[in-house]
Amino acid sequence: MRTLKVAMIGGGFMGKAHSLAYAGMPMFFWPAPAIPVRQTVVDINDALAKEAADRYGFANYSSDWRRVIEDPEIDIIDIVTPNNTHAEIAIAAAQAGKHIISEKPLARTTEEAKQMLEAVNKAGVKHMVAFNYRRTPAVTLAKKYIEEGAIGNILNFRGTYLQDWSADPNSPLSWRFRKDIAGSGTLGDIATHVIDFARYLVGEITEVMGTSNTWIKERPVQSGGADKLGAVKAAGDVQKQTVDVDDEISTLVRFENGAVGSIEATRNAWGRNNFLTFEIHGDKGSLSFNYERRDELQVCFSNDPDDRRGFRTIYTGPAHPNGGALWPIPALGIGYGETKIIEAHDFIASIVDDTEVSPNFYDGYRISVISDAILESAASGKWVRTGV
Ligand code: NAI
Ligand code: SOE
Repeated sequence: MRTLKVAMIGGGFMGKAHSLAYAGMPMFFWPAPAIPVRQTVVDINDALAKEAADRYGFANYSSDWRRVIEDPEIDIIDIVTPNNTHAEIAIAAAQAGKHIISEKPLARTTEEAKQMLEAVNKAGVKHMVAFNYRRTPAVTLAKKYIEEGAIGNILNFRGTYLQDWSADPNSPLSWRFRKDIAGSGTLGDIATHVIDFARYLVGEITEVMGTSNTWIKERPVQSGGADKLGAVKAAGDVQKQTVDVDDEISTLVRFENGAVGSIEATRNAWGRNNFLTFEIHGDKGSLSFNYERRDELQVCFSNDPDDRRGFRTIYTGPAHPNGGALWPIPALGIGYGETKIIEAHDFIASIVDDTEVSPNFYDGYRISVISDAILESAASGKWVRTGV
């Protein structure tokens, strides 16, 4: 069976998720399109890189991503580092002829995203941006129902991404709160997942009318590089620095096909953990999804008899998208790992079959344009068009 050698840059939270996906993918998708080989992992120093290699099953490790990109043995560069590094690594990887999967958001700015898109197009390599939540089977099922016309013409999309890991002011100022590293706050970090849902399920967003807030103006400086995501709180008299990114955004949206809707995202919503949701209303029915109950898609169809019409729950399983590869009984439990395994499968299949995969760098670029429009609208108080 064909193999593809992966160099993964970054050994933090997403390093763990992507390694699991490479290891698990052939166990779920068999025969696999190709076997991903965990060849080399890179982190900022040898100690961290070696630890990542031992833990995540990579044959080699390095603290120099530039040298690894030049390695002729490597087929795929997997970028799982903070956002400030995505553009430089991806552009160099494209120039070296490697296929690239990058974590989201694609880049800190639209200019960086545009340069990344140009580089992969010029090199003719395969590219993907890791908005994995759309690969939750219930979300893919929603897409299937929409394409089949089961809910008719879409009128409205309501999407949220609510978390609380940084609601505590003592949750530290990690790289996710620094504009120079992250590019933006909640907007790039989590609202982009909802924008991806909106574009995937409804269509292109043409216009936004947004607001943005930073509730906690300064936070304790975090020691160490990898983000602990609020798991370690500062105590006592600690040094604090200003937060220069958004804590919360909300926006109205208009779609190319005439639908309207709203997107809200915050990391300050006590009690909400990974409350990534959508509700879509069409002229023949409605769909509703909450990632915290990710085996379930709520559906309501207008042609159900009057006396039994209402939301009912479909538990995803073998009859649904990727069901044959996953678990043999509905509701055994889809996890975050499975979304990454499906993502790894679809990316590797696109390389083997020479097809385009989505979401790719074009989608990442468009999401960046829409994100900029939200901030511009928040500053001006006016509707802002997104260039389509
Ligand atoms: P993290 O802070 O847990 O880990 C980042 C790792 O990259 C650390 O080990 C750090 O030492 C390393 N690193 C930093 N600069 C490097 C460099 N120049 N060369 C090599 N290694 C370097 O970060 P996390 O949470 O894994 O985030 C990484 C990316 O993944 C971000 O873009 C983030 O937005 C995205 N992400 C996506 C998620 C999703 O659901 N799709 C979930 C979490 C993060
Ligand atoms: C933190 O908000 C975070 O890890 C995001 O970076 C991810 O994209 C999201 O999926 C989970 O939460």
